[in-house]
Amino acid sequence: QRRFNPLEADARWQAVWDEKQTFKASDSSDRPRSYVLEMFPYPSGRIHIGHVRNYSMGDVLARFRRMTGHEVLHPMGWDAFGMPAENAAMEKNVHPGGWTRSNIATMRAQLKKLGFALDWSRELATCEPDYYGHEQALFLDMLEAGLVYRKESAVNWDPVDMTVLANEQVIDGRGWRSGALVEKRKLSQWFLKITQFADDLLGGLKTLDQWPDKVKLMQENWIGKSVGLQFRFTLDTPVGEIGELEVFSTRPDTIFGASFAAIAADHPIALALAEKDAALHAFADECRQTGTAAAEIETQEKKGYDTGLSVIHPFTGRKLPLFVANFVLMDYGTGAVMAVPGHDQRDLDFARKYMLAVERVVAAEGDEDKGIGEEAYTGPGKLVNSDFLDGLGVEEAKAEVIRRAETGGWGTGSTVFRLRDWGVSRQRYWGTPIPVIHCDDCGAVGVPKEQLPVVLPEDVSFDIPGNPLDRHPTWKHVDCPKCGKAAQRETDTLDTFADSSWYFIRFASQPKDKPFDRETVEKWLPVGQYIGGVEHAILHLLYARFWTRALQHMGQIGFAEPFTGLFTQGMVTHETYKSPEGAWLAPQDVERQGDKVVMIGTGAPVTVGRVEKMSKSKKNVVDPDDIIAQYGADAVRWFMLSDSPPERDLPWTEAGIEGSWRFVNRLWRLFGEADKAAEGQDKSLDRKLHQTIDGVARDIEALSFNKAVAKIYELTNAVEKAKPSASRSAAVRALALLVAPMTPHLAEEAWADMGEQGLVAEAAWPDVDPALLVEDEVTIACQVMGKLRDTITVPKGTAKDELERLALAAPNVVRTLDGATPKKIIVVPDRLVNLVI
Ligand code: ANZ
Ligand code: ZN
Repeated sequence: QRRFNPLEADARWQAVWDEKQTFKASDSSDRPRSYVLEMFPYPSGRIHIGHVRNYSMGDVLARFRRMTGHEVLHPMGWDAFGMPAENAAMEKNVHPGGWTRSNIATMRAQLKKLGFALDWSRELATCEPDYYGHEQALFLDMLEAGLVYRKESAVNWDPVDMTVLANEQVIDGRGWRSGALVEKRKLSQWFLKITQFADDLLGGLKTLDQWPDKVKLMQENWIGKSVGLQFRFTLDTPVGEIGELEVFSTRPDTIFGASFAAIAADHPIALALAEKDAALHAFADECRQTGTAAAEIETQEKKGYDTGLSVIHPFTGRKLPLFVANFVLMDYGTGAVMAVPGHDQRDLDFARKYMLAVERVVAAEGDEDKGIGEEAYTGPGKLVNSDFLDGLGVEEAKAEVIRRAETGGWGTGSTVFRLRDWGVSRQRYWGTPIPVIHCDDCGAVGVPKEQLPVVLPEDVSFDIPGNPLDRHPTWKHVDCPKCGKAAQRETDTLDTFADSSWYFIRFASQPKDKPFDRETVEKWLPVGQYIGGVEHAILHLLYARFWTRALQHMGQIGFAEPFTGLFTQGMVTHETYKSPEGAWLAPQDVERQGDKVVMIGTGAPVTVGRVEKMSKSKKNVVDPDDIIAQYGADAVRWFMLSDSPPERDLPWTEAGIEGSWRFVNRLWRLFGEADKAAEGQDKSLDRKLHQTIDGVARDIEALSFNKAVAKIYELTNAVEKAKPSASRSAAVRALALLVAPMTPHLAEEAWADMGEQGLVAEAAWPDVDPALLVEDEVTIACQVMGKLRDTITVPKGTAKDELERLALAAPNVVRTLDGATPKKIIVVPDRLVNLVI
């Protein structure tokens, strides 16, 4: 029996593709262009199964597009800066560069073994000067364009990793990597002005109709646009120079329900008061300890400190007590709020705790006289207990209060964004050096472009925590480019999200002397299809959208959105196993015995746990290398694409991969049966084939790979069952083309074996005969007394009396009638025949 030998065939075809540069993308081609991109990996050491799934999907689309006449750009590179390399340096005493480059070599070899149709000539690694030097040039452009600034600011300080973290790297008050409690520190930091594009980043989401809604919603929430009123309360007693308190509210309509005001612990008024009030000082310190993530603010216990001061209500003239409260953030709005307990849950929790007034000012019909319980009312309704606003709807009332505040000169309608500028300074070695020189006389001076790249020094040590660039004996000592005086290099490096914010542009065009060539970039970009993990739904995608806009703003490119199509794939999961002692066990340490699972060797019973994302900590991982060695690349790729819809999780199972392996061999046997001399037509197989060609093409374009796979299974079944004919041989040949995007090595092997010329990778997708797509046969239900007894297949539009005759002759109808003559025969053309006896 014919058996496919993947280990031999995989390597052979990979060498052919390499040698012929089959997947090299041409900038000058006049075919329609297609840019297919998967999120580039961090070179952590080895490829994991999530990469395999991600890249298998992109590869199917890339190969399919090539077969349909596109010039395809499908590149690969390495997001190579970042902390794990420094951690490795500290733990294993290796250089971050050496560690990273050897990981890249390993992972490149692993990817090559999977036979991805990648243009390796464009490979890049962000840790090399020929990449980050150009990033430095772009940074300088942004500096010149006013999109970069330096600011003393409170930062999240990770005391374990000894670095500043972006807000989004702080999860529940802890560093995202170290898990250490984050502290606040003041440092001079570089910022990129992403807020300048806040409204535009929000508006742009509306144009992204090929993005998942959930990702757009996450971005929308992250940008967080709020429209409302900013206004000033007068303080009953000034605090030093400060006589007024500015607040921001999205619900100015509820102003008559305000029963107190609250400020953040870092608000200037709080800071001034704390100087003379030790108890307040202590309270403010306590507030600074806790995180500032929205979810945390919602759930943490509300705490406040009564300042003893009051603010004057602008309409009623009444005094409202002023608190310092832990639920008010300093860096949102004005860092101060008017609190309306009836209609804001945080305010209500606080008011109940400190026994402050709670009044309803908005009511749904019939609820006008109802009090407020433990739940703030945030729904629609009419204003009550609100003087001149009574009877107005919420929106009308908002407008009226804003109008009066503006005429009265004590407030203005305003818009506030949750989005903050992007702090990019990191006190780390393994990142892009920020190309700036600090001079006592000239301040922060950009490194002249002809001196780029500012290259990282190689001779650094990691034996003590902190930034090795800072303590390097010579690296930072340079002369000021402006005045020539002795000066110092900036020793901070860029957040690695900067590196991934433009790599897709550099893939398209890689001149030596500049970051990119505009004309070439615009041939390829925007990226038509971007594929990656949903964990990047906010930060990476937002920063890349910002960076692209910044380039557009500076006149360097002509488009704003980098990725027109986005797809976020699900994870690969696996059962988890635990020993009797409760230790996690790896899949290769356990085996099934009947319906039990036991430890290999000892036979001890194993507890089978939940199916979860593969992770090292739970040991439920399978190593791509092992399974490729066992089954070959194609079976692995095929499994990655079958079974689950690509956006859902895919449970890895032994049975699943074995099923894929069996299918690869079934195809291989079938490919041996493409007998060119076979004669005769099989109309129904022709139809099945053309419907499959059409359907698989649509499914691949829609990234519904599992559906494409299912259709190929069906066609394979049909071909296997069909009698030899010219149609069957044609179907076998076409099948090799249909599976080429998914199982390319098998397809090449079959193609050559069938005596076809050239590579499958370069062959055209088979044509569809539209005439064969329409069903011209129908199945008629044959019923006796309304019960289905048999079916007949007839040409569409068969006449009534012919249907009658055929139904009466159907074997199961004859048996049921048992000689009886029907009293009545009801015929619905193309549908059914019902015999009444
Ligand atoms: C009065 C009010 C009444 C409010 C009401 C809400 C409901 P979003 O929609 O998220 O933008 N706020 C303003 N600045 C704040 C800060 N620095 N820290 C904490 N809370 C702050 O939220 C805007 C609302 O959050 C504002 O509207 C303000 O409370 C509060 F029934 O003002 B509101
Ligand atoms: Zn100078």
